[in-house]
Amino acid sequence: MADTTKGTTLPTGFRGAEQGWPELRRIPHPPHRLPLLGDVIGVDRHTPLQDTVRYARQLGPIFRRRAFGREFVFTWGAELVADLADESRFAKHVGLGVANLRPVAGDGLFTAYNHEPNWQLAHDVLAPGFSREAMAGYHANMLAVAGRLTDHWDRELVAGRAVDVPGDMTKLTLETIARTGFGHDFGSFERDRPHPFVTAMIGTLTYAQRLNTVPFPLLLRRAARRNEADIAYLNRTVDDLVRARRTAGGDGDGGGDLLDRMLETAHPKTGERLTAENVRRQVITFLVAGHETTSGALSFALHYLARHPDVAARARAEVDQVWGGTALPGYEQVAKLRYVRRVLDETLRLWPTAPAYAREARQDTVLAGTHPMRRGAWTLVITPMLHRERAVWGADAEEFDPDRFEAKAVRSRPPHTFKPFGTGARACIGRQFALHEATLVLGLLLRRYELRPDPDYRLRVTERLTLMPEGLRLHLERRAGTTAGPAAPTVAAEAPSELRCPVHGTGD
Ligand code: MNH
Repeated sequence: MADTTKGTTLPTGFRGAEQGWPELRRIPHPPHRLPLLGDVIGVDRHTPLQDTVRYARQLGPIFRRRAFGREFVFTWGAELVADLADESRFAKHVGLGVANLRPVAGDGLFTAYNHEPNWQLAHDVLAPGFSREAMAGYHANMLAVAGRLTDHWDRELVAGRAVDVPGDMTKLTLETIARTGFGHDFGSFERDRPHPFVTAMIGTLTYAQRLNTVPFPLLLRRAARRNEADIAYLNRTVDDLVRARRTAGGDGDGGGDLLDRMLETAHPKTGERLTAENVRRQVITFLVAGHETTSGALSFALHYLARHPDVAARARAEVDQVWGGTALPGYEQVAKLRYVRRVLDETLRLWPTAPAYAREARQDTVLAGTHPMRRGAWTLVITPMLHRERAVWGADAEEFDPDRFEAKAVRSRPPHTFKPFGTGARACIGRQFALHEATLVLGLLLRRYELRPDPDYRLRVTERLTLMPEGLRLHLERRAGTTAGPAAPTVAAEAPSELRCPVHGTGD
């Protein structure tokens, strides 16, 4: 797919910025440019985002970098990002990492071009799967999966072992999206090693990222073959899952889980349905987008909670107060954990786990009254920098402080300064899903354990398009006064009948 010689067959994401920015010269770039290679000095191809952040600190709110003959514009200043949020003049650009995922996810929701008819069709068909009613229906399954996590952590605790936070959060979030969305069980907690689906997914994400950082994809021949095999594995897994559902049959009215909606729901206005090939793309999209970023968010949050005992104590006190003795917190009780939610927001401020999104001009326009852009010109918004701009967040912007998300503080900030879920029509469809799941799980973990950091651990961040704290382990202690009795959520693992039906929901 990547013809580096002519540019004619390149996906739009591979086109540089030369064409679209008439006054590109006014945008700063790093000082030491190499002929041919461009701005690659000091660049580690494993950490493109963190390198870009370093450049951003040097070069300011908008800058450009040249790599392998192409020029890219990066943006993070609050005023510029706010202007880019104007949907009448700008739209999502499918470029770089997102474009590189096209062979995996095709015209699935995340990777679809704006003009592809399957975007609107799938969006309209699937959006009700993220309504309040639908979310309330997923709640019992989320609790059940969280019960498997606490069972596993209880065993590690008794054995005196530190827990593998990113590994376990990935098990949790994969099982959650698989079970709530597709009625599927990957059995992650019964495995010592990650499920091959996860290995294949990480392979394709890493490969998509590497395509951005090597001059000629030819250098990646071996990796490309590996990638083909990974994609084939993802397809096979998904095809099996879909076949099983088709055989078993859904509930017939398309009001069940995400897969039922994909297979059975016709568009409310046009009556159109998703094709079999598109369903495959959507299932992969949701299995990947639905767990990788949430896993990172939970992992970073646990890192900060372990490092900030005062914050953890406040969050724990809230859980005790709001949930009291309730063994199984109900759907409504999760949104009431306001402080826990602020911990998550603050975590996603510092480490937005999908750390960039691209915007393109829908017409010739001038960005923030300063930078002319031609129709189709695009820029990458670097959210970790947007979220650390001192003019907005203060001189202590690098510090972890959930109080920044108190309602009054939020109101005092300009709009469009917090964008962990992207912006506009193409913003994250799973935002409420992720926040509900993550708040619920943090609540359950805080209630049950004290988190002890490894004193030698220094935060290192791995990149595979998404961000993840590398090698994060925590020691657990059973919280005083909670040693008796079974893990509350374990009860839910038995799917007690008094819980609402997770698939059909009650709509109340
Ligand atoms: Mn999610 C789009 C971040 C959880 C499914 N998601 C996006 C975008 C960001 C994002 C940023 C926009 C990308 C772009 O503009 O190119 N998502 C997150 C984060 C979390 C997250 C930080 C967790 C934390 N996402 C989830 C979950 C699901 C999901 C959970 C599914 C259950 N996200 C999507 C889909 C899209 C998306 C699907 C594409 C939406 C569209 O373009 O219509």
